[in-house]
Order: sequence, then C-alpha cells, then structure tokens
Amino acid sequence: MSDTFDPTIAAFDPEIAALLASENRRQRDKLRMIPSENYASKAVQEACGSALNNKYSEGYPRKRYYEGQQFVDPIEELARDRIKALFGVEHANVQPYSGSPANLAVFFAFAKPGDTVMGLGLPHGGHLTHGWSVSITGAWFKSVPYSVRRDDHRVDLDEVRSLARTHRPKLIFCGGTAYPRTWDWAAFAEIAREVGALLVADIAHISGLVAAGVHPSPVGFADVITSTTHKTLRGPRGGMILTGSAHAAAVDKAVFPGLQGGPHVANIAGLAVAAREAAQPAFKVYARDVVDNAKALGEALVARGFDLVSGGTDNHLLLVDLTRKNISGKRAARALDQAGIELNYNTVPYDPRKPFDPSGVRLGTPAITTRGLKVADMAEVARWFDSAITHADDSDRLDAIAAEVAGHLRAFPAPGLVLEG
Ligand code: DSN
Repeated sequence: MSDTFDPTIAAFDPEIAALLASENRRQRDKLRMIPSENYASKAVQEACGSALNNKYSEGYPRKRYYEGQQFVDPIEELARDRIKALFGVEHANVQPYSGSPANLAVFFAFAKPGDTVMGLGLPHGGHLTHGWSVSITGAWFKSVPYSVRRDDHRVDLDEVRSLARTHRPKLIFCGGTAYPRTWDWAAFAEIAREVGALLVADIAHISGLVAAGVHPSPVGFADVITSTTHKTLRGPRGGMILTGSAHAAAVDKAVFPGLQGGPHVANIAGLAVAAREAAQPAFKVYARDVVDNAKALGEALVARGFDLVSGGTDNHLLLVDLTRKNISGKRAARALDQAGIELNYNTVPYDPRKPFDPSGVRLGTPAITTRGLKVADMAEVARWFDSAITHADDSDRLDAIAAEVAGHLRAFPAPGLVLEG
C-alpha cells in the first residue's frame, strides 16, 4: 500500500492544514451572522467525514445499482424516517445535493420547459431557483415573479392571486432567502388550488424553525416542500424534498435518475444525525432563542436608528436598509467583517442600487444562538454593529471592535470546531 495516503493532513499537506486551522479560528473568533449559516455538531461532522465518502450508491434503499449497500441502506432509511417523523410527512427524499438541485428536481418532476412558474422575485427576497431570470429556472420556464408591498414589505397576496389568475402557473413557489416575515401557507394554498397550480414551499431558511414549531409548518398546505439541511436545521450541506405519498414516485424519479447520480451518502448519514438532534428538547430551546435573539437584535438596531425592511422580523433574519446611513451595503459588509461581524450585503425591496453593491445588509442569529448567545447579548451586538458602520473608514477602530467581539465570544464555545491549544 502506498504510504502517500497514511499521514495526517498536517503531515502530508501542511498548506491546506494551515488554512483549515485558520478557518477554524476565524469561525471561533467572529460573530457569524450570515443567516443561512450555522455550526454543525461534531457528531454531524464525523458522519460527513466518514468512510461513506468512499461509497457509490446510485438508486434507493433495496433498489441500488451498486453492491455493498449493507450499511448504506439502513443509514438512508434512518435519515428518511427521522425526517418524516420530524416534519410529519409521508415521504422524504434525502438525496438532493443541496437546495438548488432539490428545486430543479421539482421542476423536472412537475413542469415542462416553457411552462409558467411563479415565485417571489429575487430582489424582493426570493431565491434564484424560483424562476429568477439569470437562473436555468428563469431561462427555461416562463417566470412571473411576485413582489412585496412598497409600504410594509410583506408579500402582496392580492398581487399573487391576480397574477395567478391571469397567468395560470404550473408551479407556485413560496419561501425565500431574505424575507424576515412569516409565510401564510394557507393563503398560498387557496390561490394554488383555485388556479390548478402545484404549491411548492421552499423552507430552506426556516426548516429548523418549522421542525421546532416556532414557524408555522407548510405541511397540509404545500404539495411539495423543499429545503436545504444546513441552515437553521443545523445539519450537513444537503437538500431534501418532502411530499405526501401521491407525489413520492414523481419526486424520487426526478432526483434519481432524472437529475443526479450517486447520492452523497456521508452527508445523508450526517442528516440522520442532525434529524435526531433536532428531535431533542434542546433543539426547541435553540429555535425559540434564534427567533427571540433576532427580534431583540432588531429592536436594538431600530433603537440605534437603523431601518429594518418590514420593520422587524418573525424569524431568524434581519434585512437592514442602510440608505439613511449614507453607506452602501458592500462597504458596510466589509467594515463589519473587519470588525468581527460576518454577514452579507443584500438588495432591499425596490432597491435603486445594483445587486453587486446594494443598499442593505442581511444578518441572522442561527449560528450565534448555537454558540449560546441570548437576548441579553443582543444590545452588545447592536452596539458593535452600529460602531462599525459609524467608523467604517477607521481601520484601527474596526480592529478594536473585532478584538472585543473575539473576547466576548470566548465564553461561548463553538460546536464542531477543531482547535489546537
Ligand atoms: N445562498 C443561500 C443564502 O445565503 O440564503 C441561498 O441559496
């Protein structure tokens, strides 16, 4: 056997090992507030880094195209069963590589190129794969995006109904990536039924909140539910599609062999672990804290004169419109990153600026809540945020805030990080 593969990463590839160590420290020392990110547990990461990375398993449990599935089959079955129990659904496909392939599989299962689809427009908080023009879903399908209202930034259900009646879409997507408010699944279901559309709820951002019961569930309203598994749900990178049994066969066929080859079974094992974690009482406490922290942070930012899209939040994320602060989203995001607060610049509804340098920043509380930060810490987070924006051009000041942030975080160990010393 070649000994090339035996040494540890530190011995064999010190360059990559050093970068990985730096990333671990970065994740330890920063307030990670990108709302789609989190810290997966050590147990989830162990599954993802396991020998399952060596295995091909095209097909589904008991119906594979490769041998050697003695342990993969029960792992995928456990993942499916735990997800079904967690969300209360009849069928779960846990093979999508992530959220975008999960959505593409739904297109493949239930629509044909040229069919009309509706989704919340990207600049209003939707996702690329809900039919936005630059995505394959906008290029190959006739997309009719809906919006949020100018005055309160809530989804305009009157517009959704009117567009649906006019355009008779095949699919209506609800869910988004920068929408801080609760989704009215029942209202969407009523519109979809009226026009004969299939309702797809993309709960990628909020699946952990839905699993814990702190955001209403689309089960019983949406025909198909898609999600990533690594955001508020806190699992490995991956995707899933949940349905009733009526749509199970179409979804499974669309995922494999329709869209994907061999599933990433190590991540499916990670998802099984994450689903077990999400069924524990402690997960409900985490999910409630995610929302409470986001609300408290929103209030603290408003008290400091920041404008929040929709005025606040019902979930895990906040969208801050910086127009009145005379700083662009990109400049603010860079300054905040230097100050130890990691988030992303983002368009706000009806943004006059371009997406590459928009008017807002998007931030959320899942990762910092996983570390144990509570409502009482949010005033301090708002103070650092405010100070970094106010002193965006003062490099020394930003470094000083970063040191304060890292000092504060020492009391909140980050799960799953490998840290030497
Ligand atoms: N990139 C994800 C997010 O940050 O919301 C969506 O795909």
